[in-house]
Amino acid sequence: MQLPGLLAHMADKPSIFPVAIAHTAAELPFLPLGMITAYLRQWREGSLAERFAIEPLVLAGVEGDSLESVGNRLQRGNASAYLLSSYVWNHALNLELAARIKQDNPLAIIILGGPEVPKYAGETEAFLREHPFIDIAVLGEGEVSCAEIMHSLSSDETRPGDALHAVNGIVFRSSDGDIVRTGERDRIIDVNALPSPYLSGEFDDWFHDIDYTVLETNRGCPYGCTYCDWGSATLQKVTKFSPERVVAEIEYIASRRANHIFIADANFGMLEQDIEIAQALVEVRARTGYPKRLYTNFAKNGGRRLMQVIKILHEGGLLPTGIIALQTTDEATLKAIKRDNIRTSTYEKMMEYFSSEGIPMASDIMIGLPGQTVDSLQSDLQFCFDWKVSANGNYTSMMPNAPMAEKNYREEFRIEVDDEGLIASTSSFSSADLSYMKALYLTYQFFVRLGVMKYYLYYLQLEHAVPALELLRRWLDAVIAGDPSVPVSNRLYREVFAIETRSGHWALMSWGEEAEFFFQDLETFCHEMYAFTQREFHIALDEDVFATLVNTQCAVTPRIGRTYPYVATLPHDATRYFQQLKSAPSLAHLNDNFTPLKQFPAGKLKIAPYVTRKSVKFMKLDGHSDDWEYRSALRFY
Ligand code: B12
Ligand code: SF4
Repeated sequence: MQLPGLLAHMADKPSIFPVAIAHTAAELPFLPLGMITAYLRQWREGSLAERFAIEPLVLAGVEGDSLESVGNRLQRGNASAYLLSSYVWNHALNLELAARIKQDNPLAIIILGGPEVPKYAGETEAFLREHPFIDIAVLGEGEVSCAEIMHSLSSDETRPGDALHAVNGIVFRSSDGDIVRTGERDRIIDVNALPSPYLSGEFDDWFHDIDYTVLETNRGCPYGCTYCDWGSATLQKVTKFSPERVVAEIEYIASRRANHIFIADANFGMLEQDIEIAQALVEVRARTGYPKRLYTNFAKNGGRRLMQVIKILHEGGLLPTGIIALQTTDEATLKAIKRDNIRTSTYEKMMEYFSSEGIPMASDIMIGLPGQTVDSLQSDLQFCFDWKVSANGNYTSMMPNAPMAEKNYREEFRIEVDDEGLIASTSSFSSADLSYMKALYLTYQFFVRLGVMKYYLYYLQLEHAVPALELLRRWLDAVIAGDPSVPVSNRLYREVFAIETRSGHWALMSWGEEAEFFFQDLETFCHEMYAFTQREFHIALDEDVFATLVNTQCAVTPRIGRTYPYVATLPHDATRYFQQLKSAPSLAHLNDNFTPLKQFPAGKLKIAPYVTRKSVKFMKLDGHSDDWEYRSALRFY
């Protein structure tokens, strides 16, 4: 196949088609493609734009948009270059689309970039061999590489094939069929020299009233966690976009009413300029109503700036919870994943701060890391419980360009990967252990995060020294064994948890009408759970105390047919009781003045305003919000 130089021999001006394809609108990779086409347009005073028709971004794949119809929207029969952007969530679609384009138009040149393109020596070559319809794989940052590729493709001064050898950071198929890897591509230092696709009008035709958009304020990450795509040394330098540019982008995004904004940084809140950016976000939101909510990865250093940034965003309504990217507290695991430079004590400092500001907290916890065990996951969840942090579990995937994907590392930790690219086992846990860990996390998610037994569990730990995760683990063991003394639990586990039907990348709970038996009669489950606790931990509760806990749990949990406002009568005022915990950073901070529940007089708990439910169906869509438990004066996260 003759590739380089080919486009130069076409009579018409050949086209460059950037195609963003994904299953959902929220996953469309329009930002990277927009960064690239905006750069191509202005490269060397528009010299590429003179030689190519740089087409507007094609958005594809969403809402039943078939590959066939995408193909029809792309030019055929002419030599065109197609830019495709691959992430773990749309890679398969890109491959299918690329194969189809090539089949329809053998002269097409397919250029694939993005983090899902394997970059390690030997692996990109194998990838191109396996996918003969991909012509050029771009490794790392794409703007400059892509401009140079296009320049070399349009050059007719050299023999086909020669010019691409001079473009660093790519792997391509040469004219004699060899697969060629070129030299390393340097990181782009002056990222401000890259035009903003928002501000240069790249998205103007379609960017309005969208749900979800992405914004970069810097690139790179100084840490090197082995499971992460950013863990490689080349990405450790942080390059910054100017705050003026970022603020102008925020204005653009808000003026076009984008609901949610994802700041693509690895450590938002690490730099001084992030304070200015956070202030601008809040100010623009107050003025325009947009964006409504912000998502990002926050800095891990626990510094002053981070605290300030989170406070600004929380008070400005953009961030419901402070997010702590804990992942694990286990020393052996932190060492294995080379994250031991981020100290757990730093997180503790952050949590004390958030608590003093009254900001609820959530944290990411990884499931399936090398070095992890069932016990260490239990400790991590217990740690989050103790610090009143809502733990958001994520299964660990093997990203092709993470240090964890390197052969030696994989061998050292005996890492096995399943069909979906998720870690299946390592030297520290078997696949059976992993299934158990997933079940333990779902158990925690159901009873603590979603609030189903949260107040009962906090009370037991506070007053009877029953560690919440120990109780949950024993409960899990009992239902796995089918213990006949817990019939409601057994049914809940088999029919609602239905572990064997849950697959995929997300550790998120959902259920349908099959859960009705459980939620419509939560009282029966509470009694069963109490009997189980008595048996396992030999404790007894005062009748009124138990009634308070049952009424509390039933009040905060949705139930079909209940009208609101709903007022629960409590023999002891649970709201005032848990206020003690609400105002302390962690359980360990509660001092001798702590007053037991039974010393509180009777109280009421009001739940309002909610609409009367006709169904108990639930789907948790977002890892960082806990949206099953009703909000009330009682709730502390
Ligand atoms: C925003 C984001 C999301 C958004 C995506 C929204 C969207 N519409 O794109 C959402 C929330 C959906 C998301 C979810 C997840 N994400 Co995410 N996400 C990101 C994030 C923070 C920004 C991506 C981005 O747009 N960056 C800005 C662009 C400009 O930079 P870039 O991606 O580096 O692109 C450059 C190059 O790759 C290259 N390039 C890219 N495309 C192309 C195309 C061509 C033709 C060329 C030449 C070059 C090129 O040039 C670009 C410019 O220099 C990245 C981290 C990061 N900052 O990169 C993680 C990241 C992409 N996510 C990652 C992961 C793992 C996930 C999850 C699986 C996490 C999880 N377990 O929850 C989920 C998966 C979702 C799913 N449905 O399965 C990994 C992906 C690894 C991979 N191999 O794909 C990343 C890299 C984070 C990491 N820590 O490693 N994510
Ligand atoms: S996990 Fe976070 S801190 Fe670690 S390398 Fe990736 S982005 Fe950086």
